[in-house]
Amino acid sequence: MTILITGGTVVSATGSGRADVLVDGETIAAVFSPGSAAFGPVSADTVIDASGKYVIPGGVDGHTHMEMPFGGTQASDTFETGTRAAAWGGTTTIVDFVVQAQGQHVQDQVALWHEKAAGNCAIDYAFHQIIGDVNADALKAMDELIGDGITSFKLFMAYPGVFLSSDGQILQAMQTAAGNGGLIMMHAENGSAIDVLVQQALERGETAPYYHGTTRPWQTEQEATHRAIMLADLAGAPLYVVHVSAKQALERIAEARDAGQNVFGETCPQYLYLSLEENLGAPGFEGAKWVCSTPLRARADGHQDELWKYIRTGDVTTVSTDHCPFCMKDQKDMGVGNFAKIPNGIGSVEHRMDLLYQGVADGRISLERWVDVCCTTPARMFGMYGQKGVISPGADADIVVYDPNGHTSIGVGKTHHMNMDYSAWEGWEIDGHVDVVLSRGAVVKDESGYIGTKGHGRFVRRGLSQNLI
Ligand code: DUC
Ligand code: ZN
Ligand code: ZN
Repeated sequence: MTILITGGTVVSATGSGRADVLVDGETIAAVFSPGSAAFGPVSADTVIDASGKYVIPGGVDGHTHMEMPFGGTQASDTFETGTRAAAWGGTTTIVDFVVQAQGQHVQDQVALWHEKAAGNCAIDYAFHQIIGDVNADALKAMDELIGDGITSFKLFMAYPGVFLSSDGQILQAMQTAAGNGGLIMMHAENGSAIDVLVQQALERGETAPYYHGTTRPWQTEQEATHRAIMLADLAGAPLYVVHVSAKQALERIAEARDAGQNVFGETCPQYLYLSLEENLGAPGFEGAKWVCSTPLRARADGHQDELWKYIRTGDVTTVSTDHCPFCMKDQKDMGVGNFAKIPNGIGSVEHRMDLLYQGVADGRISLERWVDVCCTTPARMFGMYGQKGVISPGADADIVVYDPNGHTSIGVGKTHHMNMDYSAWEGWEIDGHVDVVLSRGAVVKDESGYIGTKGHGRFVRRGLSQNLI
């Protein structure tokens, strides 16, 4: 089965130009100038007309939590519903987190995550490993997992009693990663300080969702980010700081990068667009829709604009979603009268490509930087580049035809296929549209809608990071 995508502008992380793309089976066979004499007329079983449109690598979302047990409940998207929504939005690979909480065995959890995902995904998937209990068994598992294609390990400086690691444990895990080539990912918030602030706020009667934000102030993020950078330097391990929302944390990351340290920052669409005042501070219990950690930050303090700037400078390396959806009914509403009981998370896996394209349309980032932070660098960061994140012969035929003259209205009943009873992006209008999505050569979404199949998605065994400096 061959597919020819013709007439479009192929956009990569480094440039754009008119080119046709020939897909043969699951991979890209050729990328060539239209009408090139060397090729002669090219025929294919199916022709997709991409005239006036961008042809980009499928999105790589390096941070999702499908069916994650968390906060006394479970993230509401399964691997089936979440990857289907991702396909709708032009994401063709996710990297989800296997969870080892305190008292659990890493390898048991890996087996469980494989069971959850296998046969259910619409698009390809890979795993990171959360190490919530750093002990001898877990450190040994870190070495074993490298060979199994799970090459990155998330540690937590927040959530005492559940996931938090002490500084000594963090150092040990970082030393292990320094030895085996793995990548340490860090949830950088000072959880002990936050717990004190939460308790004090509740005692003052500050129970609304807004106080989720005020009890996780930027100092708790910057301090933890700084500590993680210092420990990584000590261990000689690369460090990828996840879901950065505070501009002050990014200042530390930029400084470390300027000093030549292997430190990387990830942010998410919610931190680029949404805010403490407008969203967490919405009337009544509405703000619960946007309770996530790290929290949304004050627009008055300029975090959002600074984050866009750091995307341009390269200090924000990737934009992922931290997709961790919960419904308002029976999930978020567990925290009515006590914001600390609201399950933390926002669902965006369907909208990341569109929301970041809006940054292009608004003149905040270039077309190439859009592809870079959403597709190519996540693939490089997490050891999949060549197979994923690029339109080039031999790569998996994960391709999106994106229409810059199209339009997307986000909201329940409009564009919303995630398993959530609300949209964190209700009413957002995007000056672009995901027209066609190919996953390993199969059209999984076209103008008629989703036409993929459950179980098409395969596990991607990742190599070591290809993005270290
Ligand atoms: N933050 C969230 O908002 N949800 C899941 C875990 C996390 O760190
Ligand atoms: Zn986290
Ligand atoms: Zn997360």
